[in-house]
Amino acid sequence: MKEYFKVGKVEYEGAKSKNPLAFKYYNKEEMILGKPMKEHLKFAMSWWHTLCAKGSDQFGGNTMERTFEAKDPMEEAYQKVDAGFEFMEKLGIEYFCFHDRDMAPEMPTLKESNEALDKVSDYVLEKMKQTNIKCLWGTANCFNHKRYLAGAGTSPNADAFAYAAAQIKQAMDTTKKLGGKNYVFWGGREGYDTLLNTNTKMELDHYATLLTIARDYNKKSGLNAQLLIEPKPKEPTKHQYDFDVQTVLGFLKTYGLESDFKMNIEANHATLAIHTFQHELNMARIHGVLGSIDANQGDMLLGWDTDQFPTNIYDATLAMYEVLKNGGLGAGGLNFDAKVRRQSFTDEDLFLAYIAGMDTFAKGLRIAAKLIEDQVLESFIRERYQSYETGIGKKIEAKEVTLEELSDYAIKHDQVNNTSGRQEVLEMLLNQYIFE
Ligand code: XUL
Ligand code: CO
Repeated sequence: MKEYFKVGKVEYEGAKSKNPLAFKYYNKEEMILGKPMKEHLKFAMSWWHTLCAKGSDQFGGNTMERTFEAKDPMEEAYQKVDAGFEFMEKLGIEYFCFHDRDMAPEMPTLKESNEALDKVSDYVLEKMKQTNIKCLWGTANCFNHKRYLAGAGTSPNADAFAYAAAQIKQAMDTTKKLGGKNYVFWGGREGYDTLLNTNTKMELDHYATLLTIARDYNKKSGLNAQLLIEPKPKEPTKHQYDFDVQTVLGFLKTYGLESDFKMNIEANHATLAIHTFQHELNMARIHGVLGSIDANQGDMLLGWDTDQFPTNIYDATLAMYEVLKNGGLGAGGLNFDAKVRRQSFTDEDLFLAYIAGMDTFAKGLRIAAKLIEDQVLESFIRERYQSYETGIGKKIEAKEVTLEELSDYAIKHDQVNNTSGRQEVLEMLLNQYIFE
């Protein structure tokens, strides 16, 4: 079998190692809070960014040097399978995520595209059987092709809607074949640019219809995956309907879909919505819909989805804090929806980027576990809300109050004494845990 990457197996060498091609913090079998690290951190390779991204941007063409390219798109698809499995095995990554169109090419007809995906995914399945590698989630790319220029489920063109449904059916069948435990819906072009040409009510109703029939097919087909919606506020359209966790929750409740979907939270999408990554994770967690994570980060000085590898230790720590408070991600994991920079065009850069991301989350997990063990934030927060444990607070908490009663109470107790929120000392403590 041809070897596509010069880099060898990446090992854990510990925090003192100066070897860039070694893990400093990710020690997969090490136990953290009673579970091996690799179970807390079910890392996944994104098929699209890792095997398909070629480095082009609005101003220039491809830059990536890849040994698995070929003239024939089907030959390239098979080579990508080999290269992808070699890459995951060398990094010790046990999961992958894919779109239909990054696993196999789009062909002249839909029937041929379906056949191409059947063939390549058969080969993926063979490789899965020879290794320990599993499918975390599948999805359909209903946004690249020009037929989707005005959206898929929200397109004004019913034929585009039907085509999207066909792609989703095929992608769900493929996910089932590969044993995927989750299926993702990112809203692609489900949004609009101007109200001068848009019937938003029809579009939202149609989008809900698409999700409803996909939900039904998930059961009917026996896929039974955890269905996930991935919120994103803008890009490619100006107003994406799945803006953020709270918006998606409102949408799901409007259409009676709230018990069928959880969410896949992406860091860069959170910051595009002017939220922190932790905010989105927290909103998903407290509503019981935190399903999986797209691990990446944006550049705060650039206003678009840069999909960089996550290296910010504060964000990773607070993300893992939310994951631990959630009791883990269940069937979900951490998919590196991240791409190397255009100037990082060598094969080695791909490895280095994944190592940086995996180590950042591993370190974040270690710190978050310690924070929780020591109940640092919990005990402070508990004390901060103490007024709801007795007296009038206890009645409010139990929803056993009326406006009249509270008015009588407040007239008698109109000197409200607050306590300090202590943000600075908590930030100092967090720093201490990170620096330790
Ligand atoms: C786009 C994005 C997608 C989804 C899957 O911003 O994040 O790659 O994760 O379609
Ligand atoms: Co994503």
